[in-house]
Amino acid sequence: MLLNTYEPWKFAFSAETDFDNIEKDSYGIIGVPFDSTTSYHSGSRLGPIVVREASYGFENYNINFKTSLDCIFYDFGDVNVVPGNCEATCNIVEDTVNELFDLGIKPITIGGEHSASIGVIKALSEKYEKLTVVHLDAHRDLAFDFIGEKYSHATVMRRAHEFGVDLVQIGIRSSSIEEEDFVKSTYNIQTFKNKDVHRHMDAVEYYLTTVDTPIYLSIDMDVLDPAIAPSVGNPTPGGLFISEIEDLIRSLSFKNVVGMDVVETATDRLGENTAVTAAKIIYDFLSLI
Ligand SMILES: [Mn+2]
Repeated sequence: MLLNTYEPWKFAFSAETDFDNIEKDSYGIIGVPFDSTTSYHSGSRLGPIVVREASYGFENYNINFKTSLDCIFYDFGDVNVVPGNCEATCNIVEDTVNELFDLGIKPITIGGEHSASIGVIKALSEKYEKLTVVHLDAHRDLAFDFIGEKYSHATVMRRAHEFGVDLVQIGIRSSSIEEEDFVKSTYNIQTFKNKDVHRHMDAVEYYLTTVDTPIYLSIDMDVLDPAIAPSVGNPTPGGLFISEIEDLIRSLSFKNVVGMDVVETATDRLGENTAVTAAKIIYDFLSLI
């Protein structure tokens, strides 16, 4: 009998997780199935499973980049989140990333709401003397608190900034006046709005080549246009196209990317465009390693 099946709880092409023989300096996927602070379209707690499932739609050969996905990477499964408690969940994610770091593993986090990034960035900001967070998002996520909550999908990059990282925000097209004032009051937040990407991609790519610190890449799926990725927590018209994301990923692949996340995929439907696109972004990144 020939059984032809796949393992939808693991990202396609991932290696067997033999903890005694982990390849150092590899990437490792973790899922954070958490969406308790979501304010609009809920469902990103299901992101990790639908994104993994969608990963089986791609070829080993990546024709866009003329590369094959042949790097060793792992899928460690989902962390145990605490539904309803964002701070506790962030702490668990932080502990997980610290453990992975001790194994020599660079995290690739599948969300879940964007708050998943807080724990990851906190852990990594303590490992590296300087860290630049390249943040692809429709929103700045720089609110000091969101309706009184300091740990929220809307405050992620404010917390990250407090950890001492530099920020490069790309694709921005929604922000509060308070967030704009905050950006003006700081020296280390670089902004490329959606139209800067559409019209001056060469300038964005050039800027990225000048970043000389380790980079953490955080991708909120709402950076894409809602026509491409509709199932996100806060869909915002006027977003980026697939080819623009490909160009940014390729530029970043030449840099020292010490971790990344792809968050806010909020759908319960297998094969939904947002899930497929999120899987493609991770697949593209791994193809370029
Ligand atoms: Mn966003």
